[in-house]
Amino acid sequence: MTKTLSDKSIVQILVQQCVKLGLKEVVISPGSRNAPLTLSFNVLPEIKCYTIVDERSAGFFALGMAQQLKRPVAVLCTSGTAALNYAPAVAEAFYQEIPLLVLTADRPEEWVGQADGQTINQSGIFANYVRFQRDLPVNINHPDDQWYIERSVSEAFQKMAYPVAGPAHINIPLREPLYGRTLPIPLLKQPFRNLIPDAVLSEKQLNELAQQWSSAESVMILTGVMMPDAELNHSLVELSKNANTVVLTETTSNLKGDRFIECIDRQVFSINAYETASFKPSLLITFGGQIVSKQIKNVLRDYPPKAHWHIALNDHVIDTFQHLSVNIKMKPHDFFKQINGKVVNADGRYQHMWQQRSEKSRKIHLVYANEVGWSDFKAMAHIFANIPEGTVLHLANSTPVRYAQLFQDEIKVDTFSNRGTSGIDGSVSTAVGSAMVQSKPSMLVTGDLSFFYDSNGLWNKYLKPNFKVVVVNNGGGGIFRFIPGPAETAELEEFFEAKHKQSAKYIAKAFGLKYLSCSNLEELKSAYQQMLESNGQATLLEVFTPGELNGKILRNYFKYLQANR
Ligand SMILES: Cc1ncc(C[n+]2csc(CCOP(=O)(O)OP(=O)(O)O)c2C)c(N)n1
Repeated sequence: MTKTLSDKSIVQILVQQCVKLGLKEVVISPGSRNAPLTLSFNVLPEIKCYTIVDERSAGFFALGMAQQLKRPVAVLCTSGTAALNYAPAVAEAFYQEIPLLVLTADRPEEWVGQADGQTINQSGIFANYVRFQRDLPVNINHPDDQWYIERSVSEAFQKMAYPVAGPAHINIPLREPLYGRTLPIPLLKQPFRNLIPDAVLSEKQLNELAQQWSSAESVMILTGVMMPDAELNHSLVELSKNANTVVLTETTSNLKGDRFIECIDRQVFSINAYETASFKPSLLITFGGQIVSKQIKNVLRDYPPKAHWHIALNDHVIDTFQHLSVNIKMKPHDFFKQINGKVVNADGRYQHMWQQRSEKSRKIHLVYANEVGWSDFKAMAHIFANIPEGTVLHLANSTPVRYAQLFQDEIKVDTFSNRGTSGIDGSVSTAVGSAMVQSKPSMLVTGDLSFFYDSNGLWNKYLKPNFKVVVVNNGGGGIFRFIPGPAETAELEEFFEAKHKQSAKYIAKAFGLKYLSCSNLEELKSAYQQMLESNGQATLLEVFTPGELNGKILRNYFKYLQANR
């Protein structure tokens, strides 16, 4: 039996076309102007609807779902500032290349600026952070209007996928009354299909690049944020057998290989100025999203390679190291698969040199980690060395994602972080959304300010019982006691660190999480084990560390690496 949908034909067309194009999940925030879409999506068997009041959190929740599902997830809200609250998640989805369909209900255009309630100019509000945007007509007066809407929705889905994934915004002006229902009008036709030719290098191009790579003295493959990809991982493992080639990875690259170099900052800090010239590559090959290590970015900008290839399909140029020489417009997966087996170098010394350094700095690291007192460093060492296999790990920005790099060789699980924009405003919501579509246990490791900023991420009914949050509470923005600059100012505590004495205890209780806490290593070991074993209820472990000491301990760590290299 055909379901009755909203009696607004533009809504009937929009929701039916979304279903045709494969939409399956919609995260709805309550409101009246969006009621026609809510009532329609909710009766469609193909669509699963979620409800989250806070639009900022809903945006990141949907982002976390789309990140794991690798397909568009929609968010839907009413008119006014509700729409503006999606902006942080939309920007993150844009730079992290995640398909997020943003549906904002709106007032008819003639009411904008007429002192009517919940009415703002919503047209193009995400212009800088979407791959497609469209304001739909308020009425269907002619079959061409229907064609226009059907085509617009198809274009939105096409642009959310190609050339790289990203968000799209459709703004839907609606007149009252809003709650009528009727049988829907049929769509005009099947949505058009986008046929993307496989991007392959010609034999000539392939041989030219393979020859350049094989004969290069030193080749560094530096990997940014990547979704797990077993075939890409296999190609890189094979290519890392070339003696002139090193593969540098981060936790968020989700790549593992016996010859891969991990814990980049550990290595970079153990390299002195005289050695840098020999450790820098003559050929740099990069792909993926953002790179967490500020150190490697500085080194490669100060000691530029002779050639830099960047592998990406983006339609804008990404020249992170200011020495781009070749922009290879391919998916990294396809490029490395095609060039694998064509590169041959058996007599290089470059990889061996990095391996030796990596082994040496690991030994120095372990001595420091063993001797250091209770601190963020000590706590993170225990947390990252004991993440159960199969866990999906989320890292909040600021120091958690940075400490994870120092302990990368202990972390054996898929790892995600909002490095698109490195904001502290959506890590909890993203992790909860990601966990929602995962059967595996999920763990978020976050700082206290990031947790409190997005504690609304727990304000929904979708907390999985195997969801775990570790809040490392150092009483403020601990990173500002480490990075050069703020730590030396009188404004540190109030205007940078935002020092506080808050605890996550009552937030955990308010949202139904089991609460555990600790403030030394012995307590951490037992509380952490309790958390890992509690799979019947979402659990929050708060780890209290000495705020004033952490910055010094982390600075001393890098000095220790340098002093003992
Ligand atoms: C939305 C947003 N606002 C401000 C910042 C600037 N910022 C970067 S790190 C940080 C402090 C984070 O503190 P916390 O989460 O406690 O982590 P810690 O530094 O203690 O590891 C701030 C405010 C940001 N990245 N994103």
